[in-house]
Amino acid sequence: MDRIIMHVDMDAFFASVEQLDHKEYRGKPLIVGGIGGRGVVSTCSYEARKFGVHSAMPTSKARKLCPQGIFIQGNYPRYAEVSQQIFDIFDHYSPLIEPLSIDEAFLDLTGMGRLMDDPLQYAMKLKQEIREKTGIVASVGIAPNKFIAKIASDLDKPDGLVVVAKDEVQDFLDPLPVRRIWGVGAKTAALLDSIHIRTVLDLRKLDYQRLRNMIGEKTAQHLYNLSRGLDERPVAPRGRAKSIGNEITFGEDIQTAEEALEVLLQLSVKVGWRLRKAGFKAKTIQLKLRTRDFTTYTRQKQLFEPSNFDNDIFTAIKELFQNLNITRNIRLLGVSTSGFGEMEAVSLFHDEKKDKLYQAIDGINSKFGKLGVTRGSLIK
Ligand code: TTP
Ligand code: MG
Repeated sequence: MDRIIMHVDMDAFFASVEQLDHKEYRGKPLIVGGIGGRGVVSTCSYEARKFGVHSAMPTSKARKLCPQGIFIQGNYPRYAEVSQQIFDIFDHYSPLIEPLSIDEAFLDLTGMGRLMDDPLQYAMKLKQEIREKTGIVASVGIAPNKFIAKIASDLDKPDGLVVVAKDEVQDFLDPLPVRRIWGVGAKTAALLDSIHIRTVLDLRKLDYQRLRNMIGEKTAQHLYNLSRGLDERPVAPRGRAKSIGNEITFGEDIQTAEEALEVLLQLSVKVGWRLRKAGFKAKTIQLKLRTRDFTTYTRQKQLFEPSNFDNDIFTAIKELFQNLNITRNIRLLGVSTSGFGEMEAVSLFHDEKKDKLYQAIDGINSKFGKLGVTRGSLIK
């Protein structure tokens, strides 16, 4: 199956957060980083980039290039907080996310069915949600693999959105300088330049034996593949998620148990889908409920057997909800799961029939948009 990979990267991340928090920095050349004698620039606003300032440059040099700039130390905990908000949004767009740094990630959108009929629309929605919820502008690249997606997100910054279809990959790559290829540093680029290889097209036309003699088998193989847009690396979630969950804050408080259960079912189905996509089964199911006066209740329950089935999750949630016995003035509801075991660990109670059923349901959901199939009868 052809893959659909999205790379998302915030524009001038630290500087954008500062401009968000301090009106007086907006529209100005702002440089964030070490402001002492030997300090280096972490990043700078696009207004400062016009002066030639960039990341990793000594701050003393930046001061010379841009004397009118505003130089600040930065506030890392604040950037981490905004980063967390952004990654929380990513969670709603793909079950398979690989964080690359504080402000960028790959999202695998493969197999998301009708949602992916229009990847451009999907990316616009994500960009808009990030902007609305955090005030930060993101650039996005969508392509058949990680290599192309990462180049694409960078190509039209700031506020970029570049989609590269499979049959456009070669035309997209050919005119780019070889330095754009991941793994081509200054040394390799200089070597290639010495035999007049400057663009990806030049590189692609170069005889493979000659390339190999120049830079060795391993690098040659790497460049051969990437110059043809071939990159099979999977989107690999870093570490293991500690919990998977979703919550909703209501515009208007919920006032009945029926309404609350309806929402909890939707949340259970969504969380079940995410667990199955991620290949996890959860042992612990947690209900979160917040009332109008901001009192937050959490209640959890251990399942007899780890599960990723919607109805196991919902049955536990329903029990927790009924025991908590709050049915009025509900401001927020959340379902989350943790205590993950391996999917492969086939237990004594492993229910193969149910696995098949959910595979079928997930297949249908993929085809008709996420969560097209829910089982209302579960509520009763
Ligand atoms: P980048 O995404 O590389 O840079 P950016 O977001 O500032 O600008 P853009 O993506 O629009 O080109 O890095 C993300 C953050 O990481 C950046 O805001 C600051 C930090 N950073 C450093 O502290 N030092 C560095 O050398 C780099 C490259 C980034
Ligand atoms: Mg960035």
